[in-house]
Amino acid sequence: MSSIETSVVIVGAGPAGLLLGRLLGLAGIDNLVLELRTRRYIEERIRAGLLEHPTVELLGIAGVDDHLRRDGQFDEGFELRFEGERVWFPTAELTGGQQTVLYPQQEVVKDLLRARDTSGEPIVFEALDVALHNLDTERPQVTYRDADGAEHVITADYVAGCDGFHGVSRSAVPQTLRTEFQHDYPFGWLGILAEVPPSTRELIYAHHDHGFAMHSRRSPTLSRLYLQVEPDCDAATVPDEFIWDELTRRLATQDGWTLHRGPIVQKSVTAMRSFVVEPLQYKRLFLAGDAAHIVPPTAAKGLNLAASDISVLSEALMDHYRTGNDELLANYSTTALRRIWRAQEFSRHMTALLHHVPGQEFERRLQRARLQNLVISRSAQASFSELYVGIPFEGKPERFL
Ligand code: FAS
Ligand code: PHB
Repeated sequence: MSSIETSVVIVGAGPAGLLLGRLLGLAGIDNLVLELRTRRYIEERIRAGLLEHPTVELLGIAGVDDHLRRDGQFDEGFELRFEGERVWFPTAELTGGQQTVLYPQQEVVKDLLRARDTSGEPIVFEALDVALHNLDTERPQVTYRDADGAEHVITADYVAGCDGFHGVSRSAVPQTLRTEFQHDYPFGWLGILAEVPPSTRELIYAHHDHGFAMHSRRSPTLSRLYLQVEPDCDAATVPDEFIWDELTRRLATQDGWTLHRGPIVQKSVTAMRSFVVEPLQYKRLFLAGDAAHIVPPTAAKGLNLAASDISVLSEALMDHYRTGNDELLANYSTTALRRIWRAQEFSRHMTALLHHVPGQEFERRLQRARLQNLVISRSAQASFSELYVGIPFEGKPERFL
């Protein structure tokens, strides 16, 4: 078994793990990333698309925003549709100019991987049977088996559990010490990627009796759209024609707007759940991103919450290594959870506002009333917009860079 020493071992090479590794590397803190999958798999995995304003700022601090600023689509707001109405939400104007950016998550991952290539910091792909040990000592260890079957042990000061909802890190926190909060929704999202120019300049969110629909974008020739479906829907059994017909119905307006159709090149169903584990740390282990929480994708907070956690964790680790002050590390969980729960609440609110559950007629009328409030009240729009573009991150790693 080969033995490796480092300061921070990061489990998982998604946005959370790669962004943490990048920021620590910029601060001169050595770290090693362990990833279960191949590089190609994680570079091609289609997921999130919308970046909050603070996430864009943090990617700039990490020095990985060149492609984002070149190819990202900076939005001034979004359109809300219900009962045939089209209502423009000027989120940038209502938040002092804070734009959101459509830039695919897999491009963020590629940008971070390229930066790691350049820095030469170690990353192991196809790391199998990752296991965490001795977390309650000053030198915790992580073992894994490489693609050739050889065993390895990494000894570090700290372990960052960034291995997503199905990773191994969360369960390394003793069950008696962790509390899990979960809410499951009675619907899912069927997401499609279509080779057709977007039919809209800005994002469209639609509330309809048949269910929620959304029109997003990926490039001038690629559209990303979502449909509310049954939670157990199998995407492979849903005909493309039905998808386009339903999207056309749910996005329809009274002014003749038309939805352009094209070949669907990718479709998948995402289950909808809200999940948080408390606390986010155990001795020398710190959880971040989907390893710690899951939000319904409605408000596009998943990837952005991962970045928010990393802003706090990276600053705390930098403070430890630069000044010896461990107060931020000791308070990581409390600090990160403040923003996590605010994002959880907004994601739940936006999901409940826009998704229709058949038979819940009283709730449907409340939804319509809430939508009307949002249309009528400028202050309600401003409050909604603050949460939509992203409340400020709590961490300030830039003070060490
Ligand atoms: P990730 O899951 O991205 O990364 C974890 C990494 O750890 C993965 O690369 C995994 O292979 C690796 N790993 C797992 N187990 C391991 C182990 N034992 N050892 C080593 N490595 C291990 N969010 C939005 O904001 N908007 C969206 O539209 C949206 N759509 C989504 C669609 C789908 C299908 C899914 C699953 C998620 C979606 N999300 C969306 C949420 C998503 O973007 C996450 O919030 C984001 O990827 C979180 O990043 P990480 O915390 O890095 O976790
Ligand atoms: C996306 O483009 O994937 C996206 C955008 C906004 C959302 C959710 C998903 O609220």
